[in-house]
Amino acid sequence: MTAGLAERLRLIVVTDPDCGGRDLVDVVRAALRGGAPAIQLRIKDADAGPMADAARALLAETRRAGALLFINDRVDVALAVGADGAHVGQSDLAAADVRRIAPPGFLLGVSAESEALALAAQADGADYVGVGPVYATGSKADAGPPVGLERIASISAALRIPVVGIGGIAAGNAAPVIRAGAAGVAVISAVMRAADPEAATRALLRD
Ligand code: TZP
Ligand code: MG
Repeated sequence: MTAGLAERLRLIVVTDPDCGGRDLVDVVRAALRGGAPAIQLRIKDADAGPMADAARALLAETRRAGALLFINDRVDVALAVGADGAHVGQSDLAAADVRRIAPPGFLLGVSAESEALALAAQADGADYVGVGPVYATGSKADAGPPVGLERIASISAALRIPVVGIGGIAAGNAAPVIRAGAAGVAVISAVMRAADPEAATRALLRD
């Protein structure tokens, strides 16, 4: 496991345009005040231009806070704005292709819901894998059935890179994901739609 990275993946706050009618940058700022070590910009179906604008706005905040910024799906946007890394799914640019175009040190997360996909991602150069949905989630329409803590445990045991659990995680049910072997958890609604995103972030980090 890469020294240092696992700790910085203890909590990834993933953005959603539905953040309670608030400004996304304000919500991310609150999460960073709460201690979030990593943010992932996720705006499905956005054009690259507005996504790059949003990424630059978030990058100013994550840099100030000393946190990592990942861009979901769009490796081109991540590279263009100088984000720390990207997070890709199984139908996005393949990990091996990302490695062909990304500079050394560019961090790459890959969604992998099975052990075989996770091992392939690791072999192709992923720095971490996202595994989920751990629990039932209302935040991803095409999420499959919950994979459960057993899948987190088996994939974590099989890999040398960090595993991050995602899906239905909030303060109160994050600790079992870590105990199962994950380095961290990624959340959308638990922070994005929390009445107090700063407190929600703190609570997740205490869990
Ligand atoms: N991938 C698997 S589950 C999920 C994603 C993007 C949604 C997570 O959202 P929430 O609100 O934390 O369950
Ligand atoms: Mg994707």
